[in-house]
Amino acid sequence: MMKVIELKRTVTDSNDRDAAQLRANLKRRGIFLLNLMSAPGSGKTTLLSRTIRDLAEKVNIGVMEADIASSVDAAKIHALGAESIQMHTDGMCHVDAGMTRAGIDALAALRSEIVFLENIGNLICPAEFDTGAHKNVMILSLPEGDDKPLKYPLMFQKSDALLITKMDAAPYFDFDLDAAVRRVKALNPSIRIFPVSAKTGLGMDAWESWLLAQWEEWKHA
Ligand SMILES: Nc1nc2c(ncn2[C@@H]2O[C@H](COP(=O)(O)OP(=O)(O)O)[C@@H](O)[C@H]2O)c(=O)[nH]1
Ligand SMILES: [Mg+2]
Repeated sequence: MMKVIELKRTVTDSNDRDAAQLRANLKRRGIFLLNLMSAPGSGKTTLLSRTIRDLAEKVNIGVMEADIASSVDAAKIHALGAESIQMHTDGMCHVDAGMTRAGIDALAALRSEIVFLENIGNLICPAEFDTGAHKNVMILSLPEGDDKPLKYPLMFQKSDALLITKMDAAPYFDFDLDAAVRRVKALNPSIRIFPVSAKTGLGMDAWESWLLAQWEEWKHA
C-alpha cells in the first residue's frame, strides 16, 4: 500500500508552540500585540492610522506591515510619527509566529506599548496561523457584502473583535448589517462587533475604548 503522510498538522503544531512562546515573551516585555486581518482594501491601514491619531495622547501604537511587496503602508504609518516596520513575505499569503518574532525584533527602539500586525490581505490563510498575538481583530467592509461570514467562517471564529467598516458608504451598498451581525454571532457568540467609518470617525470611540480596556486587562492579568 502507498504510504500517505499529512503534513499540515506538523506545520501548525510547531507554529502553535512558537506562537505560545512569543506571546509569553511579549508579556514579559510589556508589548500588547494584536493581529489585524481582512481582505485587501477593506481599510486596515486607514483604520490603524485613525486609531493611532485618536489615541496619540494615551498610548504609543506601533505597526508591523506584512505585504507580499512594497512599503507603502509602513510609510503611511511612519508619516504619523508612529513606529512601523515593513515585512515582506515573498509571496506567502499568511504570517506565522516566526515571521512575527522577526518583525518585533526589527522594531528597533520599541517604544510602542501596543503593536498591531497588519496581516496579509486575505480572508483565508491568515486565519490558519497563530501569530503569537494576544488578540485577533478582523475587518469586514461594507462593499465586501454581508455573506462573507458564510463563505469564510474560520477568521470570524478566530477573532476577538470585528470592525464593520466603511459605514459612511451604507447608502450605496445593500449590506444588511443585522444579517451580518447574526451570521457572525452564530459562528462566534462572544465576538465584539463595532460598526465604524474610519473616514468620518463614526463608531471609532467604541472601538478605541474596547482596545484600551483590553490593554488594561492584559496588563493586569
Ligand atoms: N469611504 C470609506 N473609505 C474607506 C474607509 N476606510 C478605508 N477606506 C478606503 O478604502 C481603500 C483601502 O483602504 P486601506 O486602508 O488601504 O485598506 P487595506 O488594504 O485593508 O489596508 C482606500 O481607498 C481608503 O481610503 C472608510 O471608512 N470609508
Ligand atoms: Mg494596508
